[in-house]
Amino acid sequence: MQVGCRVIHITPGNQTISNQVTKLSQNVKKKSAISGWRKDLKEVSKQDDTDIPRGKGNSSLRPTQKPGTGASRQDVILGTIMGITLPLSLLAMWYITIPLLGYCTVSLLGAETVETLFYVKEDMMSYLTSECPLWIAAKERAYLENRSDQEIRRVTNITQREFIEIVKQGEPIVISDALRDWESFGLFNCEYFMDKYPEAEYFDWQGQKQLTLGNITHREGFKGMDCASGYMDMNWESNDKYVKEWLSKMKLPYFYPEDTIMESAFNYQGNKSPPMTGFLGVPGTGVSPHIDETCENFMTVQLSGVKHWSLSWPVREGDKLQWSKPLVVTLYPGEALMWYVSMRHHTEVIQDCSLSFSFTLKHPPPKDYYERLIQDFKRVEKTERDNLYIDTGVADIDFIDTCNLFETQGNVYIT
Ligand SMILES: O=C(O)CCC(=O)C(=O)O
Repeated sequence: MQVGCRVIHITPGNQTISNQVTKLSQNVKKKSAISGWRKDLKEVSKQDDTDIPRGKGNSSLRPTQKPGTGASRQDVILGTIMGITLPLSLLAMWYITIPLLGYCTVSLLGAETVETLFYVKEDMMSYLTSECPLWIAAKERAYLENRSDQEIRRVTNITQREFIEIVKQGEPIVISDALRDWESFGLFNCEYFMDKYPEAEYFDWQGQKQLTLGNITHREGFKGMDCASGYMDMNWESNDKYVKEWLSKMKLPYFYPEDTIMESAFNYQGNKSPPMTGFLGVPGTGVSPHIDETCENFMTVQLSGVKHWSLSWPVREGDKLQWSKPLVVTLYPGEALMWYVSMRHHTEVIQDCSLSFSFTLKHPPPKDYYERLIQDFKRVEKTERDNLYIDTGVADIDFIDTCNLFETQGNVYIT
């Protein structure tokens, strides 16, 4: 026998079931009687369904709101009030409550403390959410975001004379075809170095230790090349033995006057470590803003990977010194970037594993820029300069006092 959707088999020995079926049939009849307004009676087999009280208070049967006819008058009024007051409250919270709370917090703790707390919070968030250890602090990130609209120029095919003039002004510049005749361009990259020179070493920033290139993919706590980033010092014995081979494939760029190369990597005789440093890093890593405490010109050459660079330098406003808004440039393989003494810089790899070398060179001197810088330093209290340098974490805040322009055999150098 089938009642509703349940099938019950009746056997003579099953009296209880038989009774239940009788009761269910009665229920069906009873429900059919009131089914004029309850067409949705479906589960007649549910025994306790008949016991549900169906009094006046049952909301689905309220006379003021027939099913399918929409909201009641009260609902419309309530909805209108909510529709007006909710956006108003949100606006008031955004423009009045939050600024007021901010103002009270700043008055109580002081603007500097609030700013520091904000940066600490940001650093903690980065620490918790980033897979690589934090390498650029929120405070420095904020400084970098406030960048200059000015562009760093890109040039190609420049003459030595043009190059000397650009450097004289202290203009940071990208020479896009700098490596056009370098054997290493197109050959040197991270994989090549790791395969061919597994015993060469780099200082792994994330792990804070020296590692052989052959072991980069076996760093504790990291998978493969994840977060790999560091520098190769040419003074280390492990690298010194390869320097000659590396340099044999990196020649003096075509725009450099050959007779002025003094104690540089490009006239390396093999007796002493050349003034150059290698940098290797995967996307998402880089070097936080800093200045190098030497006086020579800097040239980086990008052999593989793509990197963002920022550069800024001290500017004087009245009796105050501050860092100029950072100029940002993207450096592609085959390009070289020039920058100068006291320029604060940072890098971030944005594509492919980056391999680059930075060189220091004494010629040509950034004469106009350097002399203006020294003049500006003289016009302000020394603490202005100190604070600027302390800000970048330099070890010797007086390093610039040792810098000099000097002339020999008709050429001027900076050292
Ligand atoms: O190439 C880099 O990522 C960093 C270079 C740098 O900071 C330097 O040469 O001083």
